[in-house]
Amino acid sequence: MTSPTPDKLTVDSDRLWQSLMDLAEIGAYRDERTGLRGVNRLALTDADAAGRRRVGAWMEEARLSVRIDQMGNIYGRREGADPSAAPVLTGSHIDSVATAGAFDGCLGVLGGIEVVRTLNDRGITTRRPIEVAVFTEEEGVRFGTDMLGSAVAAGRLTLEYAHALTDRDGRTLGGELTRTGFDGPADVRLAPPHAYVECHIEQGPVLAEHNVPVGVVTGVQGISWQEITIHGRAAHAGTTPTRLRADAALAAAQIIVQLRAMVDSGAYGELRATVGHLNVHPDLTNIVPARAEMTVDLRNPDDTHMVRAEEALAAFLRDLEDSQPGLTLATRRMAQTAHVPFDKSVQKTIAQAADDHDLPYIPLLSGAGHDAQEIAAICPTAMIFVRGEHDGISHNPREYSTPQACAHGVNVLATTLLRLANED
Ligand code: HGY
Ligand code: MN
Ligand code: MN
Repeated sequence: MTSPTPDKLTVDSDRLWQSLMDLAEIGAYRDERTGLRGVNRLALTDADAAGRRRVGAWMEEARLSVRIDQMGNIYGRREGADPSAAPVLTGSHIDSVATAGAFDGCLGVLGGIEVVRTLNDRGITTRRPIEVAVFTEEEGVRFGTDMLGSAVAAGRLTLEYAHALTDRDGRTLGGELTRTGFDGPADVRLAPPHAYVECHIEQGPVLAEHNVPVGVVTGVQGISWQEITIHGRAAHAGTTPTRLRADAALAAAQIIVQLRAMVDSGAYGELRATVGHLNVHPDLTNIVPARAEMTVDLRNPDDTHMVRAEEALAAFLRDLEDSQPGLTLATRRMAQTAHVPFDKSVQKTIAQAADDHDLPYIPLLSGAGHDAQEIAAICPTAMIFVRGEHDGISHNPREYSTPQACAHGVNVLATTLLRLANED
């Protein structure tokens, strides 16, 4: 008599934590200023490739059949009783920003593998297959477009566009896939899964402020990335009168101040604006900068406010050109995604799982972008947030969540995946 399939799953939290700490050793560095250990695994660097090989080995140990697609996305598949049924997909990314912690993305990938390990330990067969995904270049900080692998898998961006993207040294993503051996044969377009659930550290202070361990994510706010190149005129810092200058650095500073004024005005809703990348040329003390390059990252939960903010910025750039004769500005679109609402029914399944694990939760919108916002275009999708410490700092070596908090989130993930994988 086969034992009835349980309806709730609890994972091995020590094994999950060990995987997180082991993966964090790959691409680890010591932050000189703070002495903290951070992680630097930019997409398709040798460190990322080493991390991918380690995760691939863990997938195989968990008896997943592993395939790699033309974008280097990795999928580990656990068969179900009905192999023809659309799989339940989970996962995230293991590429990181250059100053990362151990959790961003990795918790979703290693949490998915831990769920599989637990199903194996318990001898549970689900009706539907379960797949664990590792998406390529989620961060977008090397090749300039975020959620890249998942956006191509879901059909929003083309493989040709993605392969042709270059990093600051001119290396193409396609070339780096080949160099690292992750230019896989599997077709990049993902057949629509039954559902997708991603577990991710919150990367913000909201769960801690509400003193709850779990977040049921209702969607992701809009994202707009653009690069602005400002051309002025190099000139001697001592001999050139101000009236004769076309100062690219001054223009860059005016843009930064204007962005903050737009945010503070409240006229664009809950707009957030960040100039994360800025450099000037020739970058020497006694030369008026001839050129400035900067990136502008805008976030807004409301698409109408986002469009108005982008239009206001464009108008400001036009006026700025007129303000200093000899100044010209060029912009390049890097990424743009609208607010993405998540599926209500998957959110309900997550909430029910949290209840069944006696875990308080709140619904919240994601401030950060995630692969889930791309996969939401092809199947019912939602996310589970895990509480972070230190005000939820992320994209920083201080990013931290506790073994208990990670176990809470992955237990909710496990029970959610189990129930979805047994749905008709
Ligand atoms: O930028 C983001 O929101 C995400 O971390 N890629
Ligand atoms: Mn992430
Ligand atoms: Mn991130």
